[in-house]
Amino acid sequence: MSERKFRELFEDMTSSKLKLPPMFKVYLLNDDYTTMDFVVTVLETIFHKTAAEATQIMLHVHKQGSGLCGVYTKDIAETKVVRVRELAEKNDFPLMCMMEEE
Ligand code: TYC
Repeated sequence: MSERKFRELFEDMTSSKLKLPPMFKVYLLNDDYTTMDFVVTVLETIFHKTAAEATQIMLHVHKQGSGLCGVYTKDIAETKVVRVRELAEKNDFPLMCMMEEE
């Protein structure tokens, strides 16, 4: 292998290690049926917010239609979306959660 090829290969291999992973924003969406208490509980248990933070985010979603709950790597964001949907379904609420690449 030529030195130039070796340097190119070395550069490719090492640069990917320095790159930060893509990050994903997770949002809650408003609806007319999910109770405010349930949304606060979701924010406390799944997104590890304090009671004050959870209430603030819930009210933002209620008034604006959607709100940011956190930013995570792909796997973690996907897991949070699934956990919200499962918990909502189990409690008969239509609460929706979505993720979007930053
Ligand atoms: N709009 C709901 C109500 O008035 C409360 C709510 C807030 C629902 C945030 C969903 O993501 C949500 N009970």
